Parts: sequence; structure tokens; C-alpha cells
Amino acid sequence: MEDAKKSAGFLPPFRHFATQAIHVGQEPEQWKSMAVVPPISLSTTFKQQAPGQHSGFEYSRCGNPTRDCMEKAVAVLDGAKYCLSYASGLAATVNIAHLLKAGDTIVCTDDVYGGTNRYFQRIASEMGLKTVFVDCTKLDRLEAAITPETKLVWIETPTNPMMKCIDIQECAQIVHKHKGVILAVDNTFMSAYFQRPLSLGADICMYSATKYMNGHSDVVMGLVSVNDDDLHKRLRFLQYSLGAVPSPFDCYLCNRGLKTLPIRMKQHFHNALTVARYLESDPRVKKVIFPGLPSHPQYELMKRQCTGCPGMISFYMKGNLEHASKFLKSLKLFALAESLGGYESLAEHPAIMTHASVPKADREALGISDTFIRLSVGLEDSEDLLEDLDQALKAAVPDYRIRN
Ligand code: P1T
Repeated sequence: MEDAKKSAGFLPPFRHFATQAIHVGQEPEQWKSMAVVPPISLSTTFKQQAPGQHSGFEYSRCGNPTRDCMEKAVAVLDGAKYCLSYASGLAATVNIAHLLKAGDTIVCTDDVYGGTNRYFQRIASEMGLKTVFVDCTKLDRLEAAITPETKLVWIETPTNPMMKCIDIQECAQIVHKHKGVILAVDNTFMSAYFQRPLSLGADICMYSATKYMNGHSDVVMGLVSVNDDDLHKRLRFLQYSLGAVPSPFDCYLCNRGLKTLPIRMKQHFHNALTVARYLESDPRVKKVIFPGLPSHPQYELMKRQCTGCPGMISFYMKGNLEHASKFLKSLKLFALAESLGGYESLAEHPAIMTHASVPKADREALGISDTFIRLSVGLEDSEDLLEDLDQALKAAVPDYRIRN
């Protein structure tokens, strides 16, 4: 009841989601043993009846029974026809970029994960792909950035780490005025439970499954969901040709993680809202950025576009780098670590850690400053989380009347 009140105003959960997360692709009848839990299929190769006559599996880079179960489940959770998995989120990004050819341009929203920025700016550029960064919360800027060379528009929403939220439906309308341009949405922060980019008009929904989709901080993986048959064919070809596929064991773990995605995401939302409200009331905190708070500039959009918000909160502390560093070192329950989306709470300093590879001038323009902190709020008891933040803030900023 309390949860329902707190998330009031967001879209209702996608129908049948929890049931599908548990059952789709997992049918015991597909195994001779009738195993209820999909087995980990370690074989790298599969016997053929006659040359070219096989069970659907030939060689494990091209397809594997354990991977297949997970991909089927993710496709349905994304409201998609197909899902493809990769050895990491960045491997998924690289595969998508391979849909393009030298001379093509990518329009990318200005705030993205540091590794995505680094790949586009420093690696894809060497292969002849140009990337133009624009703030896609400003739709006129997106529209103006698209040229005949543009073949891919890449957005994250909410963005990492500024938590800017982008209207996917509006983006899709603009992008699809231009024939052949693909709209890809990095849905890592939201997971399939809170946001369905494909049903809002995106062509590709991509994840670092290392985060919420797996949810246990023990797998590095990427996922891509699509509806278009031709796009799927091209991506499947790239998946086995480039070869950055996940191991069967990782697929098993991620498939297992999906089973609890709905209950995990509900609790992440509940805990994050509690933490965000607390931080907003703390005199040592200058500004909180959480899309589930009415103070967020795209709060209304989030309620129209999503079924809730994940555990990601960014905030500015009062003070300087020394205060921020002291705060992070003083935390006892939140671990000072990169990554996000696991059951455990993490805190990090984007300017020094996850976004150090973003050029300094771009970082400063975005607001990734010395006192900017990112939290991944986990599934612990929220009272313990507040207590930890409170003691660390007090240790870092003993006098809350500090000026800056
Ligand atoms: O780490 P990997 O699975 O390769 O995923 C890369 C990636 C892609 N997209 C987003 C939005 C991400 O946040 C990430 C990885 N992010 C972190 C490690 C981080 O701490 O932000």
C-alpha cells in the first residue's frame, strides 16, 4: 500500500511481467531431463545428424542452449521479437556501431557512460565514424544535428551520471523522419521493468546487463533487443562474426537474476526515494538529482514514460573535493566502487572514477564537478542506509553552514 502510494503517478507495471520473467524460455519440456531450472550447457560444439543437419545448435559462439533461454526471456520482457547477448555492455555497443560504415555519423546525447563516450570519441573515430554530441533533452538540438551522414542516434535515459531524462517517443519521431537512421536507447539504468524503449518507437534497446538486469554484481554482460527482422539478421551476423559472446555460466546467472527483477526494482525504487528525500532535506547537500522526485526537471516525463525509477541518485555536496573525498571514505555500508544496479549499495566520484575518460572541458560543461557524487542505492534496510549517509556527511562537513 505504502509503495503503491509512493510510486503513484507512474505508469502501471507491464502486464504479466513477473510471470514472464520466471517462465518464458524456461519450459522444462525443452530438456530430455525435464529440468525446471535451465541447465548450464558447457559444450562448445553440438553433434550433427548429417552435414548441416543439426539440432539448432552447431558451435557455441553462434548459439548455446543456456544463452538461448536467457535471450528468449529478455526479448519478451522488452516487448521485443529478438534479444542478443554479448560479453559486456560495451561489446554490445561495439556490435551496434558495426552496423555503420566509415564516413557515417553517430549523434549521441551529450551525457553518457564514460566508456561509451571513450569508445565513440577515441576508437570508433579511428575507424571512420564521426560522433556528434548534443543534449537530446533539447529536441530541437537533436533535430538540427541530424545530417544525411547520420545513421545512428544514441541516447541514454536517464543519463549516466547527470540523470537527464529524454523523451524516447519524441526522439523516435524526429529520428524516423530520416530514412534508415537507427535510434538506439541504452536502457541500463531503467531495466526492462521500468522502461520499454521499443514500444516507444526506438529501434534498439541496449543494456549493460552487468547492472540491474543481472542485479547481483557477479556478471559482466550486454544485451540488445530488437523487433525488426532485418536488423536482427544483421546483428546476429555481427554477434557471431565479432565473437564477443557471454559464457554459458554468465548466461545462467543472468537468467537467474531476471527471475527477481520485478521485486528488486520495486525495492530499489522504494529505497532510492527514501534516500533522495533524506538527502534533499540535509543542509550539507546542495542539490539532489533523482527522477522520482518532483524537483527533477523531467519528473512529469518520467511519470508518462516509465513504471518507476531505479536506485540511481546523483547529488552535489557542499564544500570541495576534500569534503567529497572524506564523505566517500567515511561511508561504512555504501562501498566506494564503480558500477551500479546490484543488490548492494555503492557510492562513487564520477569525475575521478567512471567518467575520468570524458574530456575535462566536457565534464565541466555537464556539471561533473569535484563535489558531484553518484549513488547506486541497493536493497538494504533503508534506515541503515540513511544512518550511514548521515554519519558520513557529518564526518565530511562538520559545519553545515559552510558557504559553497
Ligand atoms: O561495463 P559494461 O557491461 O561493458 O557496460 C558499459 C555501460 C554501458 N552503459 C551504461 C549506461 C553503463 O553504465 C555502463 C557501465 N557503467 C559503469 C561501469 C558505471 O559505473 O557507470
